[in-house]
Amino acid sequence: MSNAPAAPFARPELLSVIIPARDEEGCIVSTVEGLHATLSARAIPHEIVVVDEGSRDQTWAVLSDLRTRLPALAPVQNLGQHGFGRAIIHGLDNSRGDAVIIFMADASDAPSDVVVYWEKLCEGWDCVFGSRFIKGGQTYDYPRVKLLMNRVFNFFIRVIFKLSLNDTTNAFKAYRRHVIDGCRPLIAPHFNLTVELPLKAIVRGYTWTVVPITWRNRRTGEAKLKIKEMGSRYFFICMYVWLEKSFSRGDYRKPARKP
Ligand SMILES: Nc1nc2c(ncn2[C@@H]2O[C@H](COP(=O)(O)OP(=O)(O)O)[C@@H](O)[C@H]2O)c(=O)[nH]1
Ligand SMILES: [Mg+2]
Repeated sequence: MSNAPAAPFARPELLSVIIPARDEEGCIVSTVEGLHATLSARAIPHEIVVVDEGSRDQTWAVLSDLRTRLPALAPVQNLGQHGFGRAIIHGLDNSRGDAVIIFMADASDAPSDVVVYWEKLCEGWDCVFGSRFIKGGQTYDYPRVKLLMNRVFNFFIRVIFKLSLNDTTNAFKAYRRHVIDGCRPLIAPHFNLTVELPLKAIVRGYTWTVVPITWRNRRTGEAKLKIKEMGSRYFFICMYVWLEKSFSRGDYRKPARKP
């Protein structure tokens, strides 16, 4: 955890939940409806920005239909180059909230954890990171090899960045908009964006806190993360941010608060 937020701070006014989706016709409707129901019940002002790109199934058609019934849904299509990171950047560029949460389409993240993230942002934190591997955190059905790779890579990140956070690689995290803007340009086109964002936010001096979260493996559709393809890309982006931390003399840190 970084230094606590300095008061006074403004509560965020609108939450944008960004959901990347490729070939998720089997689960996207229930994911969006479940999230919307939870956020509405807690009176959290929100929009849900689902970013479809390159889906070969009916994902875009079901989103277009759902939108007519659910005004908080703002689906967009990324017609440019594809990739998980590019989809999230497209969603960030096409959302309005002063707070953003990245959430998965396959219902692996819990809407109740989104509420906790929002409450922490309202306390004044710049970023809220979930961990599945601290007291109170849980995973269901995590594929064994993926879990092993995950723990090895997160350990590597902890060592080179001297971090207490032990679940950096999970995309499901919350940021105030000024953090996202302060981390630009975002350069990771694929799943490696999941580490570019939190590591840059930490290295650039934004405040962050950690809460326990629950994750469950998808029950429909196909997992898209291919560890073999991603290993060197994760390593690249880690070293990129590590070089910034070690040698840039703070040139990219967040601007100092005005007294
Ligand atoms: N728009 C878009 N979404 C993607 C892409 N790859 C994965 N996703 C979405 O990102 C989320 C995480 O992918 P998933 O397959 O569940 O990853 P895994 O569980 O780590 O294997 C899901 O919501 C996917 O639909 C992509 O290339 N473009
Ligand atoms: Mg998944």
